[in-house]
Amino acid sequence: MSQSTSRTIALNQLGYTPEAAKVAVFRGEGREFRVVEEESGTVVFSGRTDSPKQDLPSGASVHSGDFSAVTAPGRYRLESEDGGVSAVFSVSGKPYHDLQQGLLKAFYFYRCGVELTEAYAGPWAHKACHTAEGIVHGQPELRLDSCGGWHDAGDYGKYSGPGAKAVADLLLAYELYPSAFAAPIPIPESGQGMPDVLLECKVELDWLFKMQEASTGGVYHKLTTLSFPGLDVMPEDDMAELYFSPVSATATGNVAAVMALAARIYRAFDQAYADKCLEAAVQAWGWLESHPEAGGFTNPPEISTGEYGDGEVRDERYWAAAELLRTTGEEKYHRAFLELATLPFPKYELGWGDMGGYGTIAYLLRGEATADKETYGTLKAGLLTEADKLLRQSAEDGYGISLLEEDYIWGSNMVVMNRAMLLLAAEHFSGEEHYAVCALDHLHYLLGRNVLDISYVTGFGDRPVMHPHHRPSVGDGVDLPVPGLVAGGPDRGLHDDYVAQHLQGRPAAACFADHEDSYSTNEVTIYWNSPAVFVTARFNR
Ligand code: G3I
Ligand code: 9MR
Ligand code: ZN
Repeated sequence: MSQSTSRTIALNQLGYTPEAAKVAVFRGEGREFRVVEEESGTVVFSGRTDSPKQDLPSGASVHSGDFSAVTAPGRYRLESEDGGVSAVFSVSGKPYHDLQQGLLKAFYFYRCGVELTEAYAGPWAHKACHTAEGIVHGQPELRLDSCGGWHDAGDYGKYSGPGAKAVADLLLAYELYPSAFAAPIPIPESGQGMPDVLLECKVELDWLFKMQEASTGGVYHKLTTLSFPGLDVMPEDDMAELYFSPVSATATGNVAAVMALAARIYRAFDQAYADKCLEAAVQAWGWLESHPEAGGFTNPPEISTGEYGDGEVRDERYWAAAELLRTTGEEKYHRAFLELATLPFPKYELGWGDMGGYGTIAYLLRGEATADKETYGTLKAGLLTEADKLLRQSAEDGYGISLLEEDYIWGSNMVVMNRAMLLLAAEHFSGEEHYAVCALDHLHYLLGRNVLDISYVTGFGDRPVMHPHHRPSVGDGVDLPVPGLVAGGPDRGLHDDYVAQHLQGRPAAACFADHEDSYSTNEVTIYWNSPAVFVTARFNR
């Protein structure tokens, strides 16, 4: 090994199971590489990388080295002949167990309205926040209980639609991979009659009930202050008035869907709670039916917090119809679903605004026996076609993921994890494991096999994000950021001043700054964590 080493070898910094395919991505010239046992310095494997290829999104010439032959549990690093080194990683039976626990624990850290005690939050404890009533926009005399739920992100807003996506990912993860949720996280409610993941989701569901307008069933779009507080303001010091933004069709559709989904999942543990969820879903559906023309949400002029505007409102209805059908079996939801299914909106996307994929997955999970055969067949084939496209794109990518240059947008790590989720849905419906192999490649990217050799999850991996745009992490005086948070990731649009000043001309996958000012690349959100929980759970079954 030469004296001057540089970290030009990227891999999953957490490691691999003994039987997993293990492929590192190399930059630089060295073709010969070896795997060294960390403690003893023993070379346990020598190999040669494949031929270099120019990778468009990362702007780098990359080659990959396969070391799947290393199967003995231990801690290792890779070295290449030109002085390149990798992170130290492990080969072990459960390399992603702690990661899943941490990604789930993050939701506890996002909790609003309650004190985070030292027993559960360690140095990141803080007092209860946002306990005041909120003012209903347009009705200054009306104040309602707004307490609870999870903060959305690095800001303290609480947004109904994104909250519904986050809960849906967690509930679906539990539904498909229940054995991955056996261990307590732990959280204060651990042991209270259901798995921790369901106890944690109740925090958000309980808040979502409060977001539903009692008289109409419509759901307020969000609950925020008029503008964002300063970046170092702790949640309990954010004392500005809270406002319920107007009801929106997207929030109402998403909450109808997630409440119907919750009714199904919680039924086995708590009948009364399941009934309450279903009632909320039915009320929300009623609002959708009586507002067929409702369009996308835009911020009232005096409110400048996150807009989550989304002009395509049919996919939320489609998802709601699918979940209500699956939970109740009622024909009217089937009719609504089949009608919506004929309309041209994306049916395989899982974003905070594109909910079509959730509707499709719900309809397919209900099973073929009770489905409209033609619609079922079309949706299943469509989902597999989409997954096959992701497989092809991943095979061509230097780092083995499905993102094209133009996919490195604000929150690209959500795109990475959502696509892995879709691949796992394809595995579920086809029984073909190669979709899961590709999904795992997406997880490897998130944990360090990327051109920046960074783990995008705080507190995990040997080079994790350290300075997220996350107000508690900035304001709490603790050196380390709150752990378990997924950062947004590279955004080639350079959408904030910090990256616009520092990253001009960078390739798409390198448009990321681990700086607290970069909200467009280094913020964190609940709905970037949630698909990562889903994906990780698949590999912790
Ligand atoms: O969909 C288009 C795509 O077609 C186009 O090629 C691409 C080019 O940039 O843009 C894509 O749209 C982007 C959209 O996210 C995709 O979801 C927009 O440019 C981008 O500005 C937009 O960013 C959103 C951001 O708010 C600004 O509105 C993020 O998705 C969204 O996650 C983020 O959410 C914020 C909340 O408002 C406030 N709380 C924090 C949270 C995270 O930063
Ligand atoms: O902190 C805000 C972050 O949560 C949002 O995602 C982002 C985009 O809406 O805005 C951030 O707030 C910034 C504001 O938009 C502009 N001035 C600087 C703020 C960050 O301190
Ligand atoms: Zn709060």
